[in-house]
Amino acid sequence: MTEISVGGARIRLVQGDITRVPVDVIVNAANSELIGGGGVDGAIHRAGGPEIMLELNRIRPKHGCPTGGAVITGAGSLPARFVVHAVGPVWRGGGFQEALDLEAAYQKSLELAAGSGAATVSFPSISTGAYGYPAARAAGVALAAVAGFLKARGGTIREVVFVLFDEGTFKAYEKALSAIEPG
Ligand code: AR6
Repeated sequence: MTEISVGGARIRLVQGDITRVPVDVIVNAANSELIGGGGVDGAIHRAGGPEIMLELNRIRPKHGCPTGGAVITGAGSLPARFVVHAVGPVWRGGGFQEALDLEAAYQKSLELAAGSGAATVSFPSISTGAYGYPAARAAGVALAAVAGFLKARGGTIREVVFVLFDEGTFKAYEKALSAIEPG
C-alpha cells in the first residue's frame, strides 16, 4: 500500500530524493546543533544553497534545538517554500523515550508546516540513518503520528508525502501504512 486518506488529507509514499519533490514544506532530519551534516541534511543544504544555513545561524536557539523539536526556515533554491529542521532521537535500544521523541519531532514539524499555511509537506525517514532507529519501528511511529495529526487538526495540510531514499526503508513504510486506519 502506498497511499491512504486520513482526515480529508492524503498520506503517500514514494521512493526517491526528497530534494527533487516539489512541495510547500520539506522536513529535514537535522541535529540539535542545526549545523548541517550528512545524509538527508547534507543533501538539503547542498541543493538549497548557503541561504538556509545563514538563516539557521540567525535563529539558532542558544542551547540548540532539543530532541523532538523543530525550527522553520526558508527553502533557498529547493522546490519548496520552507524547510522544517526536525531533530529526531538517536536510537539507544528503545528504552530511552525514543518513540515519544520521534513522535514529537513529527508533531512539531506538522505544527510548523500548518502554521506556514502549507498544503503539501514531505518527510524523510527521520532517525533511521545515522541515528540508527530501526526502520520498521520508526515507520510505525512516523505514520501513526502523521495520521493522528491529520485526523485531529490537519489545518491547511492536504497531503503528506514520505520520500524514502532506499528500497528497504520504502518497504518498511509500505508495511506500516497497511496498519493505519483510514478515515
Ligand atoms: N532524500 C530522502 N531521504 C534521504 C536522502 C535524500 N536525499 N538522503 C538520505 N536519506 P539521516 P538521521 C535517508 O542519516 O538518522 C545527519 O548528519 C537515509 O537513507 O539523513 O535522522 C544530521 O545532520 C535515511 O533513510 O538522518 C544528523 O546529525 C533517512 O534519510 C543526523 O544525520 C535518515 O537518515 C541525523 O540522523
